[in-house]
Amino acid sequence: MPSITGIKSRTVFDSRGAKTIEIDVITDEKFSGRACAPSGASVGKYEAQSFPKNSPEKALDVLKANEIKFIGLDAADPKAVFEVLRSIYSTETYSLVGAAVAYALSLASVQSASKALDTPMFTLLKPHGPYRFPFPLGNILGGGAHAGPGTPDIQEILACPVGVRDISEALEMNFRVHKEVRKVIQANDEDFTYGRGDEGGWAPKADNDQALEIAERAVKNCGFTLGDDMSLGIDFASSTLWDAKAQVYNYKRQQITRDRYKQIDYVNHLIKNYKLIYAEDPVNEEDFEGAAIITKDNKRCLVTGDDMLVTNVMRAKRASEYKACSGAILKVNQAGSLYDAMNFAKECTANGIKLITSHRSGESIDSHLVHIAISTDSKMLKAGIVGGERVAKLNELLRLREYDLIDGMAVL
Ligand code: 2PG
Ligand code: MG
Repeated sequence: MPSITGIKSRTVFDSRGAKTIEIDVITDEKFSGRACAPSGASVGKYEAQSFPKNSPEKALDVLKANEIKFIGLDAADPKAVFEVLRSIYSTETYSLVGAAVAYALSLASVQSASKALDTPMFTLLKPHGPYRFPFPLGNILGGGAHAGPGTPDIQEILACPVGVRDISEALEMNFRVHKEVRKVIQANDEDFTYGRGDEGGWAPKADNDQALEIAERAVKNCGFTLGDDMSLGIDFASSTLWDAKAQVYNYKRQQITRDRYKQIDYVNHLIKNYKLIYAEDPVNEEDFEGAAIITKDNKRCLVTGDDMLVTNVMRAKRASEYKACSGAILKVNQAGSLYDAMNFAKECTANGIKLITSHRSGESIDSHLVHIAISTDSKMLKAGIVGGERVAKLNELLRLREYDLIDGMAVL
């Protein structure tokens, strides 16, 4: 058993330049695992809080005062780490220490164990195959909370090379489409500055419909057949559009409002018109019934809950009751520790909800995400396309090919 013998922690910065925390866990006195907590810009109402009193320093003070309790634990066992975290910090949402510590400590532990046992992290989280590569789902164009004025209200338009059977080819196809999107934007707007949002998707002056037309054109210009070789997806992040008081979705930049029924119609129209394979948070986080209508009407599209489910087992149960989602975003830091997220994955899988493991808009160059995606049988890995912190994950997919353990692409 690889036993935890030391913990080091510090504040560092994420890809947005925001302060966060990083933790090293040392196993058997020499094997070091490291994880840095990511952060979101469009944060679900029910997510665990990253830091107590919004202070990374405070989180580290609490950790340091309790470090000794982790010494001697089996680093390969996320449940052991979870139990100590919970016994110290008692609340379900880790409000006393923050989800960032729960995230970084639990991931750094498994990484140190993987070094001690000389086996890739995903094999510790799922000891037996089959293992498959998730399809890369990458942000090509966006706006919302990830970009500034003039950009679309919709947060992300995503590319997913659904027709491909090889991970390297899949990544190349996403890079090609991303590059082509810039050319299409430029052809329509010679003043385009090559501006990009937080995750590397282009951030043009365009409304939502123009943005989707640009994405569709780029796919076709690359010679791909939409919905066949290459599909599009959307993260509506519609809780950020929802005005609860007025009971409307407020597309402020386009100066349009839609009530609940118009929103559902609009989403259905976009799914059909653009043959979307993926529609994330198409309605606000409270509207399980609305999501169920969209899910029922669009069997070939993964109607996915992010802010709606917040990687929380109870919310996954609720989604199953309502048949609200066919897909679920898995973000460890929404839940707290890795063990919480693995339980969420089990609940979703047991109920036929397909998993999409996801990055956050504020990221580090860590690549644990890939191992989580493979070990949870995620169908897709939502990790962006360009930018060092995004490519770090994609390159890890390529490295894992060398183990010969992974048997092709996921079955969508
Ligand atoms: C999302 C994520 C990642 P954020 O909404 O799905 O794309 O964004 O990390 O800002 O919540
Ligand atoms: Mg989202």
